[in-house]
Amino acid sequence: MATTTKRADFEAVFPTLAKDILAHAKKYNLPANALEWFEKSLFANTPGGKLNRGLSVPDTGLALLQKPLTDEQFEHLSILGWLTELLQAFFLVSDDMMDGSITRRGQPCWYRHEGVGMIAINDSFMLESSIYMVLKERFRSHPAYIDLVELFHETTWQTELGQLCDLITAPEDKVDLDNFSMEKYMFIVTYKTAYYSFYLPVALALMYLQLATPENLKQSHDILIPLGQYFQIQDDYLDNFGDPSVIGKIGTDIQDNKCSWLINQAIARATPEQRAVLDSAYGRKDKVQEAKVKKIFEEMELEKAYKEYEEKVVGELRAKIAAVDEQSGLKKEVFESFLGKIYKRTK
Ligand code: GPP
Ligand code: MG
Ligand code: MG
Ligand code: MG
Repeated sequence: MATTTKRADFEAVFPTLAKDILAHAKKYNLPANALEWFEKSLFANTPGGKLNRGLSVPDTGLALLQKPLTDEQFEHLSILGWLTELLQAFFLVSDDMMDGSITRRGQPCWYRHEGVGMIAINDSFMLESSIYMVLKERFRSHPAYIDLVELFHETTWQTELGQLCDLITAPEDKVDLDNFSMEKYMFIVTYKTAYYSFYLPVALALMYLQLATPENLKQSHDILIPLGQYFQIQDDYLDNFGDPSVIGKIGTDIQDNKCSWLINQAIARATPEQRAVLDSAYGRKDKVQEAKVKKIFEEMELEKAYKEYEEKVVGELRAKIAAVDEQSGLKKEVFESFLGKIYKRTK
């Protein structure tokens, strides 16, 4: 039995969905040039990523049912997958503006496209609104409709809480490394990444298949949140140690004064001399200062520290997955497939 969704099958669902979204916009007599703008934004920002989150929805469905999906189940779970990708598109378009990022998925960030600029704020809102339009059009008569709507709303709220802390812990004009702590860090990554990237796709599949119970949602949560924390720690590691041509984005965390995993590790290890360099060089919009911080990260062998952390956390996650109670309707495979996709990732 095929246990994963073919990327091409999943991708084939997007054009129809996009057509529906655009047809909906047309109903409001949106002028042709605005419709064209929205279409460009929709296609530039939604497909084209790794699709890990989107594919996870039909993949979770397959793992839960342990048999091939019907055509209808595949279509519906893929649509829900694309809605997670639309949510991600909304977050990334706005996050890149907030972080002042340069590239995303190997292309200039959307706000840096010719003629786009601050209009990207509204474009990100329209990507978000499209989620609820599709939910209403496709799932209004599904018994879990309101659960699906509430799940998207709550997940968005959780991500915004994390983003708020991420941003205010990284003021542009006032660098104070004493503001950082691993406790704050864990809050930030749990909320800004883990809920929408890991809990959301699994909860969507459980709800759509009408298999969700408070117990199996809680059990999923307790594995997927640590998995998501690990994923964001990887993102922070790759921000400095990854290859921009592979990850498709240029790291900005040091210059952006981010409370990242690496700087928290560096603070814990720093000699007074290294700490003085970090205090004067971290969070400055300056390549020379950034290079000083990078040099300290190298000296401290944070790459090695990260790899040790990765082995430790993956061991813990494997033990948690092995202890999953399949009587609750869950399947270990749901979580194994997530872990398999991200373990030792380079992009
Ligand atoms: C990833 O942080 C978090 C998000 C993309 C969520 C943004 C949330 C909003 C409410 C807008 P990141 O900045 O480290 O991601 P990247 O490295 O991909 O820019
Ligand atoms: Mg960012
Ligand atoms: Mg960010
Ligand atoms: Mg990052």
